[in-house]
Amino acid sequence: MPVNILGGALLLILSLPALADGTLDWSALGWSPDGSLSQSYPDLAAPVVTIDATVSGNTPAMASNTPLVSGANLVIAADHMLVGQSLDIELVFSIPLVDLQLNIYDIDRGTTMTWIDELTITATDLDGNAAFPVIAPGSHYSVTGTNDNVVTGLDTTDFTAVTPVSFPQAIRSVQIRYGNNSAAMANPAYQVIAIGDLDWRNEADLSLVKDDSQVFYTPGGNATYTLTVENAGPNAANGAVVSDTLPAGTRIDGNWTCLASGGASCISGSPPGTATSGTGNINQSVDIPRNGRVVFTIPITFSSNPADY
Ligand SMILES: [Ca+2]
Ligand SMILES: [Ca+2]
Repeated sequence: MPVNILGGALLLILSLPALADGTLDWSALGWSPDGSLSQSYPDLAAPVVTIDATVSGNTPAMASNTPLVSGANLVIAADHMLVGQSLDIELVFSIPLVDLQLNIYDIDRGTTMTWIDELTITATDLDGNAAFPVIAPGSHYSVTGTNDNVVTGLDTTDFTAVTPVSFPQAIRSVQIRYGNNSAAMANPAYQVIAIGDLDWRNEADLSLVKDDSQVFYTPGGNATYTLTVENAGPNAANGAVVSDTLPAGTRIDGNWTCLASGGASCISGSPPGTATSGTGNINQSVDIPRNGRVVFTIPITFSSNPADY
């Protein structure tokens, strides 16, 4: 007599070690020495991320020994000769960052348009394509541009103006181009902004697909299931545990096997491509990077006693 066993699905459980969220804390990490054009911040979170920061563009115009950390923020000042000149502050991440958020302070303008702070903020996504921030509206500045990524100071010398910036998608880098709005006077005066701490989440998107095309099974019979676990990223899932909870009336019959591809490993901590096999219930710790997968093949036997179901 065929028996429907929980819709034909093996119940398997995935668990992932908690991924710590990350922060780049300027006051804790500093920028050394003051005025240098690049900085690297390794080992910032688990999984480990390195952030490389560089400043390029019209760097001879940088003023007051900036970039430097003052208070909680990274401060950048400039005194450009021409309205069209600008600085590029670039932050590159060794792994994609999810839900990156930061505040930018002091986006303002001079009283007689002697300077007009203007920032164009762009990012690159997982595939290297342009991505754009969400810039919260505020009374101290305007947000314009085709991609709503240009921030222009409206108030005069408002040192406390806060501009919250966030990135809804996973990104690999951020570029902040800092110069003047074209309405600024020729030979703009000294101007300054401050960049607050960076905060982000670490996230892996694991999916589990069971081969459950069979719905009915014959007591006393056998079947083979496959179980595919994939990681859509953006971060690696290292030490994810795959464990089984078989429905009543079934048991694993013989060796199950695990095959890994796309840089994954069936044994956490082992080289990519490491396969394994075992007997009995599965309780396997695996490593799956973004776009990697592991596939378990599981032979099972159904009890010949219908009362077991
Ligand atoms: Ca100037
Ligand atoms: Ca300013």
